[in-house]
Amino acid sequence: MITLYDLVFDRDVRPSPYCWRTKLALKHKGLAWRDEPMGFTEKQKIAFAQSQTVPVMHDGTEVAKDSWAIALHLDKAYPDKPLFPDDPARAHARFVNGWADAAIHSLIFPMVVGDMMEAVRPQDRDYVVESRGKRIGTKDFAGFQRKARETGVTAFRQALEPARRVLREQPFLSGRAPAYADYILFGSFLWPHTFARNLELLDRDDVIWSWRERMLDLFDGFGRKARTAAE
Ligand SMILES: N[C@@H](CCC(=O)N[C@@H](CS)C(=O)NCC(=O)O)C(=O)O
Repeated sequence: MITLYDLVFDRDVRPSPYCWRTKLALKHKGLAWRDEPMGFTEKQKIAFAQSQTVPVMHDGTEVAKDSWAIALHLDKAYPDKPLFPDDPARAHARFVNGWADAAIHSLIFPMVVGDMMEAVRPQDRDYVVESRGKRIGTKDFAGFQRKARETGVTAFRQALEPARRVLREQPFLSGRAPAYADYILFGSFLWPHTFARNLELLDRDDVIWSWRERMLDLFDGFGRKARTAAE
């Protein structure tokens, strides 16, 4: 039995882009799992894995932490329906992983940090205020977010240009069918989707919009059914 420790916000919203990568990887393989929600201040739940972050996975007797390591574990333990069909596919996804973490998330975070404060569980708020306040150098999260959105959406769309060029040529980042590289970037979109208010990151005529629609439809609309703070 697979247990996945998944970050939880108030009202059972699941925002973590890294946990989405893992959940989409499990769906890709058709594997069932048990879901264990973890609030920011419930790190004791993942202490067994010596981890401070989620996702963490307990798979039988094996423990895997970090979304990338979990993806590698899944392909090794369940080689059917590979996330990385060959070495070049893995190298490509590894690049997308680093690109999303370093370039994409750092552009999304300032535009959602204010809404995040409203969406976290009340018992986690002090921790998030302290840790994220330190990261952005202020506790005026709403003001910081407002300012970030003035130029942030344009900068974000520009940063997506490498993906746009690929998606003009083929339906998915991974080729004709979606695989892990797609789950990485899609996870980045599901993060604001679950709790950010009044934020549209894409233009309707952007090929990335159409790709995101295809991704939302996958696995019987698994992403589309993600619970949002607005519900
Ligand atoms: N490199 C890690 C990053 C995981 C990560 O940063 N997870 C966040 C949730 S989105 C977390 O657990 N943060 C805990 C905290 O901020 O205390 C991965 O790919 O799994």
